[in-house]
Formats: sequence, C-alpha cells, structure tokens
Amino acid sequence: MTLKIGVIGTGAIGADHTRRITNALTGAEVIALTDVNQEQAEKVKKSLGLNATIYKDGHELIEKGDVDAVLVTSWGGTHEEYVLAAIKAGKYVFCEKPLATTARGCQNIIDAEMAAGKRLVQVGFMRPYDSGYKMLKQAIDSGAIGEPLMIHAAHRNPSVPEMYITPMAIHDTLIHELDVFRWLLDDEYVSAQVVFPRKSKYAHSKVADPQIVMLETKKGTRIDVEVFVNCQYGYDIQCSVVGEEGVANLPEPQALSMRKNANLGQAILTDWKDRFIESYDVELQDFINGVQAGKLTGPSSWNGLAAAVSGDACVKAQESGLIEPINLPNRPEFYRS
Ligand code: NAI
Ligand code: ISE
Repeated sequence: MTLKIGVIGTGAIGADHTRRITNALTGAEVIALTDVNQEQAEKVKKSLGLNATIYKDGHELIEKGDVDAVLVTSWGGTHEEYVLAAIKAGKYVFCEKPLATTARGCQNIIDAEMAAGKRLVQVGFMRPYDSGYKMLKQAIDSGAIGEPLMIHAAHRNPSVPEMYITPMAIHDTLIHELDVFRWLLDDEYVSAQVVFPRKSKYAHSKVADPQIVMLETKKGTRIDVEVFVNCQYGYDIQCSVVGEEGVANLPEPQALSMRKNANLGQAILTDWKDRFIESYDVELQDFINGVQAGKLTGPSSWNGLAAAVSGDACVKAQESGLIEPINLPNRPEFYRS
C-alpha cells in the first residue's frame, strides 16, 4: 500500500521532506499540501510535479484530505494545534521539532495520544538516526571508553535572521542536543546553567551569541554545549564524549581532502539540510514503515516533552544566570515500549 501523506507548511524543511518522499523514499506519496503562503505550496507542487491538492489550511487538509498521515513542518508555534487535530482525526503525524513550544503543549499532546490508545506521533529528532551519533552510542554502550564522564559539544550555524532571538538558541537549536544526549547517555538531566561569553560583532541586537549551556545528568555526567549561531564559517556540529578510559568523537562529515594553491584543506558544509541529509531520509522512511506496520518506534511525544521541559529550564537559566533544576515527570508505561 502506498501511504497518502499531507504536508502542512512547505517552507525549507517541508519542501525538503516532500522532495525526499517523492524522489528518495519508498512507500508513500504526497497528495495534499498547505501553507499560509499559498504561493509557496504551489511552488513546491510545481517544482516536484506533484499530483496533489492544495488546501486552505491545515485543519481542512486533516479533515478533508483523505490522507493516512500528516507531516507538520510549519512554524513551531503552530505544531500543537495540528498535531492535536491529527490525533483527533485518528491520523498518524510526523511533527518537526519542537513538538510544541511549551512543556504544557507537549503534555496536551501526550494526554490526547494516550486517550487515543496508541502511538500516533513521531517527532523530527533525526540525530539518533545519524550514523555518526550511532557510532558514538555504540562506543558508550559497549564500554569501549568506560563510563561517560563528560561531553563537550558545539552547535554552530553560519548566521541567523533578525527573527531569531536569544531563547531560540535553546528552543530552536540546542533542542537537538537536549534530545540526543538523553539517548546517547541513557540518562536524564537534573540541572542547567547558561553563561554568555563576549558577544560576536556579527550577532544582531536581539540575540546573545555565543552561549554556553552546561547540563548535569542524574548519573553525574557533565555536559557543555557551545551554541554559536553566527559563526560565519559553516554549519558545524561537534560532540566529544570523554569516558573513564578514552574519548570518542563524532565523525566529521565525509569530505574530499584537497591539495591546491599551497594549501591542504577540506570543505565544511554550510547548511543543515546537507549535514544531516541521510539522517532525515532514514527517520522519515522509519516513520513511513512504522505507519505501514501500524507501530511507530521513532522519537515519541515523550521525547518531545523531555526536550521541552529541559529547554524551559535552560531558558530560565539564561534569564536568571543561576543553576536551574530540571524536573521531568515520570514516564508513563505507554511510552516505554
Ligand atoms: P520556514 O520558515 O522555511 O518554513 C515554514 C513554513 O510554514 C513557511 O512556508 C510558512 O509560511 C509556513 N507556515 C507558518 N504557519 C503556518 C500555518 N499555520 N499553516 C501552514 N503553514 C504555515 O521554516 P523551516 O526552517 O522549514 O522550519 C519549519 C519547522 O521545522 C520549525 O519547527 C523548525 O524548527 C523545524 N526544522 C527542523 C529541522 C531539523 O533539523 N529537524 C531543520 C529546520 C527546521
Ligand atoms: C534549525 O531549525 C534546525 O533544526 C537545525 O538543525 C539547527 O541547526 C538550526 O539551528 C535550527 O535553526
């Protein structure tokens, strides 16, 4: 059976996911699209030669679209209402991060999903699907570097637009690390602190950049993440796990090493779309396969809530300058299988 998919929000990642469903993945086709900017939806439809209907809004797409599953790839603030509408209609839904912009919003989704009686939601946390992070996890789980004691990480973007403000360094950017480190370490956070180094001259007035976020886990592992979203030189994700007996580093993306003009060098990627292109393919194929099998196994609404609760504490720490506690509620049995 070919799954019929509807896409809500056809901007950067909505268009890219539509492309991969159409040209790279198997078992699904996009038959419905919507965007508040209808021209953008028309553009995506035309550029990919889709046989798809464009709906007035996300609610109409969910209600009338005759789709088996929905992709929510609109702006973060709109995710909660579309995910709730999809659950209400009994449809599977792949929602890009953040699941909701607040922990309360994520909890509303969890309540609705549990009331529906089965997992219908997968959150777009793609790093656990990345081959490099999988190698790091294997190094930790196999005991190859002993118990993990520290993580030093960096999340660098070349630049951000004017609408990107200080808390977005957490909700929009660090949120990937907040998700992937819980998975890597099989541990939960207990506290967060944020410090601000000297500000880059390339950062606009509404964003403090760079920032250093420090986390502590229940087992006592200490994590520091540099979030630097105007680093100029490229899109660069670093992660180094220091264990009792060794250090494991996230592999660099494969790149040609070139000798030219008295220089030995390798290109650095500049766009998140390219840096994680394979992980996005694998996560979305996993969602399609899960829907086909009637059982989702990828990042769940619980992962969405855990990231939101931790993110809220980090934003509080940005504002207070203090070490803020992170209190995650107990995970329901529903999200353990
Ligand atoms: P974007 O601004 O390029 O695209 C968002 C699109 O949603 C726009 O075309 C906008 O018109 C549309 N939109 C906004 N409100 C809408 C509504 N109520 N109904 C229908 N369409 C609506 O943004 P981008 O970069 O594509 O981000 C979208 C989401 O994906 C965000 O939540 C972002 O955090 C997430 N994202 C995830 C990434 C990842 O690595 N997993 C990478 C980039 C984005
Ligand atoms: C963007 O929304 C993403 O999710 C990217 O993965 C991240 O690196 C970037 O900072 C966000 O703005």
